[in-house]
Amino acid sequence: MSVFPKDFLWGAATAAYQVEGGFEADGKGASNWDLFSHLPGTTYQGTNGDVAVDHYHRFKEDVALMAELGMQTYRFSISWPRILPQGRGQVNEAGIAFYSNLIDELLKHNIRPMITLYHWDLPQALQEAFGGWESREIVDAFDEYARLCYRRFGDRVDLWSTFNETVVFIGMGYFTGAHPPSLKDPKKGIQACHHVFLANARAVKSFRELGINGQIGFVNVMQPHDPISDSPQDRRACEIAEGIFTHWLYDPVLKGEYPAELLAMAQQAFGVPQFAPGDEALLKDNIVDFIGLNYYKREMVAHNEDVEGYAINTSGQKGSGRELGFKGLFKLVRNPNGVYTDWDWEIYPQGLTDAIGRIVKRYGNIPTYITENGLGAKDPIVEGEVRDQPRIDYLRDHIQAIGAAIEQGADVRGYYPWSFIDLLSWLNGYQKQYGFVYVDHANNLARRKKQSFGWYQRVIASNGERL
Ligand code: BGP
Repeated sequence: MSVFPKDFLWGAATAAYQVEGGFEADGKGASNWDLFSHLPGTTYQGTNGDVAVDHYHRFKEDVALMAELGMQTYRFSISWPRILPQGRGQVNEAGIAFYSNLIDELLKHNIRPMITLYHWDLPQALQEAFGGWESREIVDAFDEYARLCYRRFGDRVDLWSTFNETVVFIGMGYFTGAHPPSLKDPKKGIQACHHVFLANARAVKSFRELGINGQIGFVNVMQPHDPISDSPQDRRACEIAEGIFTHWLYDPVLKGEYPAELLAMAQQAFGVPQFAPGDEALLKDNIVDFIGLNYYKREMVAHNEDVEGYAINTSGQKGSGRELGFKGLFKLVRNPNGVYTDWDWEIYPQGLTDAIGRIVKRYGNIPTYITENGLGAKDPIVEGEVRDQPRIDYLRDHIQAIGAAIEQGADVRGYYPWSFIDLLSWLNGYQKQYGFVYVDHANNLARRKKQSFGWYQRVIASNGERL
C-alpha cells in the first residue's frame, strides 16, 4: 500500500517570469527582471524572459499536457506588473483575464491551482518610486495587490502562498548583487527582508479578513546544513549558517518572531531590522496556514577564517563555481563523498527527510507542501526522444524521501516537482532543464514529452507506489 495519503496532491510548478513571455503584451508593465535581464552581463549568455516558453499564448496547450500527465494541482505565480502595470492603482484587465482564463482552464481539467503571489518579478515602477523592498511603502502596495488577487481569483483558488524564497531575492538582490536591484548592502537587505515579513503578515491578515475559503502559506528554500566535521568550530559555523539561511526566514512566518541570538547580532552589527510600533503584533497575529519547502540540495559547512564572497556556476561546467563564505562566520564547502550535478549542487535525497524532520521539530507538525524539487540538467536527445533518466532517478529518490518523512508522522500534503515544463533558469539560461515537457527552441518552441513524462504519469496514477 502507498505511504502517501489518499488525498495527497501530485502536481508540478513554474513561475511567471520563467514561462510566460509576453513581457510587453496587452498592457503589462515592466518588472525589475525585464530591466535587469536586458543589462549586459547579468545572465547566462544574455538570456531573458521576453518570450520565455510563450506560455502566455500557449497556456491551453500546456494545460492539456498537464491533464495528460495526470497533474492534480499546478503551482504558478502571478506577475504583479501584468495586472498592476504601475504596481498600484490602475488595473490591467487583460492581465486579470489571462490568469482568470488559466484558472478556468485548470479547473476544467480538475487541476487545483496553487498561486504564488510573488515569485521575484517586482513592478519596476515601485523600484523607481521608492526603492521597492527597501521602503515600508511596499507593505501597503503588496497588500493592495494581494487583495486584488483574492477578490478576482479567490472564488476559484483555495491554495495560496505569498512569497517564494525570500533568501534568494533578498540575498542575491541585496547581499551578493546577482539579482536585481544588484546591491551589496547588508543593512538595506536586512531591512528589506523585514518588509517582506511584514508584507506577508498583512497579506495573510487580508486573506482572513476577506474570508477567502482556503489556505495561505509561505514558500522557502529548504537547504539543510550539516557540519563538515565534528569539531566544535565547524559545528558552530553550521549552527550560524542554519540560523541565517533557515531560522531567520522561517521563524517570522511560523512563530511570528526572529531567532533571538541572530536578531541581537544583526542589530548590533548593522542597526537593523528596525521595528515600527505594531510590527511585532502584526507578525505574531498572522502566522501562515502551511509551509512550502523548495528542496534541491543540502550544504556542508565549515569554520571560515579566509573565504569571502563566491562565484556561481551558471554554465553547467562542473567545478566552475566557488562556494560562499562569510569571513569569521562560516563557509559552504564541498562534500568529498558527495554526488553533484553539473551546476555543482549536491544530490542528497536523505536531506529532504532530514529537512522535514527539522521543521517538525522546531515548528510542530504544520501542514507542509514540497513546492519545488528537481534536477537541472542538459537532457540528451537520443533517436528523437528526450532521455532524462537522471531526472527520473532524482525524483524517485526524493519521493521516497518524502514517503519516509510521512511514515515518521509528518503532515506532507503535496508534491510539486520543479518544473512542469522546461523554462528559463534565472541566471542559467535555457540549457538548465528541469521539465517533464521539452521545449524545442529551434522549432518555434514546440512542446515534446520527455521520458520522465510517462514515468511521472504512472507515479501519479499509482499515488506514489509505482516509482
Ligand atoms: C528556485 C526558484 C525557481 C527555480 C529553481 C531552480 O530557487 O524558486 O524559480 O529557478 O530554484 O533554480 P535554478 O533555475 O537556478 O537552477
